Amino acid sequence: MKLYWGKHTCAIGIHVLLEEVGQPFTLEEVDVLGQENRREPFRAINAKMKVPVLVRPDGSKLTEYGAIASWLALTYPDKGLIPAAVEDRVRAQEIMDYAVGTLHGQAFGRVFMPTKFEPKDLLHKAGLGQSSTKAEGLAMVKDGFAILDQQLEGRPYAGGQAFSIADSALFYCERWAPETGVALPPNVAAHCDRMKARPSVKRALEVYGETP
Ligand SMILES: N[C@@H](CCC(=O)N[C@@H](CS)C(=O)NCC(=O)O)C(=O)O
Repeated sequence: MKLYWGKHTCAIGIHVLLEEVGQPFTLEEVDVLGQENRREPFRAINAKMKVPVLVRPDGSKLTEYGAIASWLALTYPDKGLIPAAVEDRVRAQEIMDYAVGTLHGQAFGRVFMPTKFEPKDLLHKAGLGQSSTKAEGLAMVKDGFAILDQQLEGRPYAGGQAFSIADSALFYCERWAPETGVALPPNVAAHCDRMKARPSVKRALEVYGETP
């Protein structure tokens, strides 16, 4: 398998899952900050111009965090990456969908790329829009983590007692928090520490040039 990834991106969560799965894989770095993802040859690899992209053993490509994470969990079921009990499974799914769709897509998106959320009109060109979008994003990040903090009460992982694909999604969001200045609330901070203690996360962070 091959993972297209970029520094500072959500692809680290898929990297963590690949480490958890333990199957051989290679990494291909895309300079997302330098917008390499918007140029050929990457555009031909993923027309959405985003990482992560996973090339599977049959050569087919898969995009979208939730789809890749679910495919890994379903293809290697012995790793138990989706909780077995229905309630644990849907609680984990609830957290993963919120992390990927709302916290990442809406909240951190506004913080890191505010211009994407602003009208390309005269007000924006005059530089009058950006600060409010970013401030709105920061408030959404804070509120989002507060919601997740309640959901994690009494459960070490998103799906209950055991690690699952949802934890990888929550972790990549947690990793972005320090640079926004948003402090993680207690249960989320404890979850982040728990993740950093996992060998899979340590190995992924090494590739990203970070220490846990
Ligand atoms: N919906 C996609 C979102 C992926 C995504 O937003 N990737 C970011 C990095 S975290 C990216 O590649 N951004 C590049 C860009 O928008 O130019 C998923 O769930 O995989």
